[in-house]
Amino acid sequence: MSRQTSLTQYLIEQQREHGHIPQELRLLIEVVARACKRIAIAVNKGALGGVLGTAGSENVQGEVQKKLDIIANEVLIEANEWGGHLAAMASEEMDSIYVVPNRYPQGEYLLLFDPLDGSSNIDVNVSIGTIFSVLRKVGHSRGVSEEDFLQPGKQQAAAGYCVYGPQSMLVLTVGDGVAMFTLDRETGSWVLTQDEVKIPDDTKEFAINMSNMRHWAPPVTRYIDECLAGSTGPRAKDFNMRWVASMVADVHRILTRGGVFLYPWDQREPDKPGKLRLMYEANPMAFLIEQAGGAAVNGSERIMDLHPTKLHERVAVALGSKNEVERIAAYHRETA
Ligand code: P6P
Repeated sequence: MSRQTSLTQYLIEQQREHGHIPQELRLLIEVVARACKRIAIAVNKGALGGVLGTAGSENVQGEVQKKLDIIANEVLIEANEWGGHLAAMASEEMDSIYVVPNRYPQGEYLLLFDPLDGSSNIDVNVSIGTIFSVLRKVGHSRGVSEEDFLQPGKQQAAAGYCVYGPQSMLVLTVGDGVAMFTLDRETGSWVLTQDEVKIPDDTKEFAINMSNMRHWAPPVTRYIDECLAGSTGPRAKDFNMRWVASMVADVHRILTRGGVFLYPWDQREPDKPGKLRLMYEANPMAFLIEQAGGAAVNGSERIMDLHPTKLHERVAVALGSKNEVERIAAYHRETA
């Protein structure tokens, strides 16, 4: 059997070679990875575990919560609150931040997560995932507030996701490239299966929910029309389309073979900049995409430069193969 590199070994070697993964951050990532393993087991049980269906409640976004949304959230909170690596956590499923209880030591990191993204796919057995982002707590007093979380994405110390699909895979960056780990269910280990992930600069594959076409702004309509025109249009090449309606699955495909993903502003909710959340969906995914050589914008601006004003604020997203994202940004700037 070929020699396998575990997540722990990868992180220790990164720490040794590059020095910028402090012990506390390494330990935090390992705790999150263990929590994702538990979520993977619960997801994999499906109906056999009594975890399908709705929980009869709504989250802060006003979305119906699935039982697995709540289970995943609880697993992440319980796994991370006692270790001493964190000061507080924020989740798509919780209105306000969760400050580490006084009975536990407080650490210097802040953890944000969407515990189960794409949960509308749970009951139809389509890939879903957990998205997480790690920030450093500014200041060293024990107090921590929502304002401590409101940092631009470029301040992230680490980011990643776990996709629960045909394989369960953990995809991670600590600011020195992107690595992919596959869950070995026999040993319970995350095994390094791809290092130095790179997204091709060009692509022939776009991902967008086409049913919203009549609601888009002109730059998005122009870009997608050109993709649809294919070899008969200005792009002079044919495109393919994918839409999983699970951001983790769409982003994983792009990290694996290139592509471009869009969830743009649309006029259905004109007062909202977009559907996806900046702090625990767009920022971590943007970090991963940029670390793999791609780009991520809200239209005309780099997502990781945006200064958040609210914990659950939304943002428009276009991310993936660099040359496609730069074309989308150019179309937005032309109409600004
Ligand atoms: P729509 C899942 O609910 C999610 O937040 C993302 O994972 C996904 O990309 C998007 O919404 C799908 O939205 O409008 O196509 O159902």
